[in-house]
Amino acid sequence: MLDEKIAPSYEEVIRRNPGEVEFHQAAREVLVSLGPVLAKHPELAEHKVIERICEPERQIIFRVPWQDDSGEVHINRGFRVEFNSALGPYKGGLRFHPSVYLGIVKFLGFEQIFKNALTSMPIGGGKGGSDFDPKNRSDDEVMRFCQSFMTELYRHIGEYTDVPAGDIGVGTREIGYLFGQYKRITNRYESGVLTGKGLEWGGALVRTEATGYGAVFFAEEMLKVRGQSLDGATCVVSGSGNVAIYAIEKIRALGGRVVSCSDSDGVVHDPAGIDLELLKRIKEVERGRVKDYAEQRGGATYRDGGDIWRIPCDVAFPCATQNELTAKNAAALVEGGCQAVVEGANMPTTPEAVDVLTEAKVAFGPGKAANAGGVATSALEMQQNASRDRWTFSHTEKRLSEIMTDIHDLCHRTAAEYGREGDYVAGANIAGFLRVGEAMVAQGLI
Ligand code: NDP
Ligand code: 2IT
Repeated sequence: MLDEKIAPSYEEVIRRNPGEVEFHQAAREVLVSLGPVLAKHPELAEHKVIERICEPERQIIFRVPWQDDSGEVHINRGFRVEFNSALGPYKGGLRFHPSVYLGIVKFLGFEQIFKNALTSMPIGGGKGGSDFDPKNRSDDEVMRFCQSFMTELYRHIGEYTDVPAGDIGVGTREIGYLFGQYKRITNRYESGVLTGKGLEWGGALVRTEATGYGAVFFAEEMLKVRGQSLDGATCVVSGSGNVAIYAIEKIRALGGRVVSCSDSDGVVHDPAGIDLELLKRIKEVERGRVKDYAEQRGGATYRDGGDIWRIPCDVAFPCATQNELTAKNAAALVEGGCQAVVEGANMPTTPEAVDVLTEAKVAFGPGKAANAGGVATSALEMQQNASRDRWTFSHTEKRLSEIMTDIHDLCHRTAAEYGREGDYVAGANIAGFLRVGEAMVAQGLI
């Protein structure tokens, strides 16, 4: 239930952003936690921090024209929502997926504000992307699209202004084309303008692995509180992209067994444990599908449109996309004996599913805390770029692991302070909001 002082702010979000259902959902999920915060911190209400935080500082929408390999012209729409700069330059990924529209970009940008605050790094919140579908496009087509996209975006971003990175459909290849075009237009080798760069040209070790690894470090901390661990645990990881692959890698390293992963076409079940080398080759080198994995891996089965959450597991990691885990899926997980759900993706679990899990006492790690390792390591990349330094893999991974433990402890401690022991959703929302809110008050009415 929304606090009666907060309900009007939520109604205003709906009124001002008609049809943007994912943004409404993300806003509501944060606002429901904040009633007790305003009671304890009346200055935040007085300065209208909630009303201000729900309104992006700036929203940019632009046309992205490009030509495919046959010479046909296509028009896509580009977005960058610069949500909040109280803690640092806007920071957050770019998503290229046909489902992208303003409501998706705003939900992601809004989440990013609190996530970035939880990392303790000096980064504000933003997000961008396009309804461009990179699937089945040649490298040349992707390059031409990225060049056209950056030809508008370049004027809005910069090391001290706004620092994009990857998200769904945007990896090192796309960041390369975007960086090249930024450099060409501005005549500046400004490494800190984008993160997720290639290792030979300003990228940081561990950034590729960071979101998946970080989610698993977070899961391990959550399990520790319950006297459990990933060692010997059976896990399912939805998706098979950047976050999923490196979650699988770290689960394995900590002694867990991942028996299933997926893509938007179907689900693979591999009771012996996913063969990571094969999965990486198919996904990262050949840009193939999990169906190809099942065809090449003895003992694995594949189902078109299958339901990954019906596969019994101890720990589930939704690592694909928003609202992929519904109340029905949550009930199936509970029935299969699941002990913890940890979000590698952004908002993959519906609010009704969170209720089902909470009711069944399944530990739940919300994305804005559990998947913050990616953006935290982006901030470490910015730090290395600013000092023209390069850290080792082990040093960077150690920093990531410390950051994830700190985020876990902050969420756990904050939940307890507000009488919500074990409620990581409340802990993450409150701790993130307090950091941003206090900075906003200190910086005056802007
Ligand atoms: P990728 O593009 O590398 O992989 C996305 C994966 O999710 C693919 O397996 C894709 O399948 C699947 N997927 C995407 N959309 C859908 C859909 N509508 N239905 C079913 N499956 C879908 O993206 P990432 O791994 O980078 O991102 C995954 C999630 O993690 C997103 O929610 C993202 O916002 C979040 N995230 C990413 C971070 C990062 O650093 N990359 C940081 C923090 C969060 P298919 O190939 O069939 O489309
Ligand atoms: O959702 C996210 O945190 C990301 N896609 C990563 C953002 C970043 O700037 O590294």
